[in-house]
Amino acid sequence: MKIKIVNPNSTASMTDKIRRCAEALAAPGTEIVATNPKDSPASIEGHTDGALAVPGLLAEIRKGEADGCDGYVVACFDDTGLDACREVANGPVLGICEAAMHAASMVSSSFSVVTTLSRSVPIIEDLAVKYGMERRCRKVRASDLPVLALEEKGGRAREVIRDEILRAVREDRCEAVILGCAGMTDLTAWLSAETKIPVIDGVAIAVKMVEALLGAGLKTSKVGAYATPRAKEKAP
Ligand code: 5HY
Repeated sequence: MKIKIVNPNSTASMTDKIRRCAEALAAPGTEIVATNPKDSPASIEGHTDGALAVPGLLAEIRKGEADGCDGYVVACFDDTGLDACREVANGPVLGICEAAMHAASMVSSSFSVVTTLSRSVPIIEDLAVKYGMERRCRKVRASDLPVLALEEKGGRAREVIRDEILRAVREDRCEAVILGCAGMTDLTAWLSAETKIPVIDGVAIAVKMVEALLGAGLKTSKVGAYATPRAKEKAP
């Protein structure tokens, strides 16, 4: 099977990191393809960045359909453009937020999320409600790290995230923590060892869930919300 991961921001180093982490746990026989649009924002921090990223994201999904990809992961924790991608794709399309929240609810009775800037917090809180997770999600926390701080070599990003996770365990009574940015995907094992609780990376979980859905013969339903878009001409 061929799974295409699309990082909706245009930071190629993050896309490459995501690809490496996904390849490390993909099953034998699963081919991982990872791409990003060339002209979307370098990072997605809030609604405007997210909206600007959607055209390039959809173009990558369309290319995947032409290239015979079997399933997709939208590798941005805002689950940017996820519903539109499901209209365009035939195979399963998972967002890393939705996948991580469902995984967390299967290994714990409650979880918190540690994301980047505080402006992302209400977006993720809305997703928890959309996914029916408001009872399980104790809190969405900001580390106050800009997304691209996660790309800086020699920075203190992982220590900052670790300390926020420890605060979450102490203050939120959460039993697991979700990493609220695709750019954190390479920190999972270290953070879990440091904090002694399940630390969940949506990239990893989404790849394994797409494998599971495809293995069970499931594709996106085309009889309603995710029906293929009707052909439209641009108005003259
Ligand atoms: C992400 N932004 O996963 C989100 C995280 C965030 O460029 N990749 C981004 O801060 O909303």
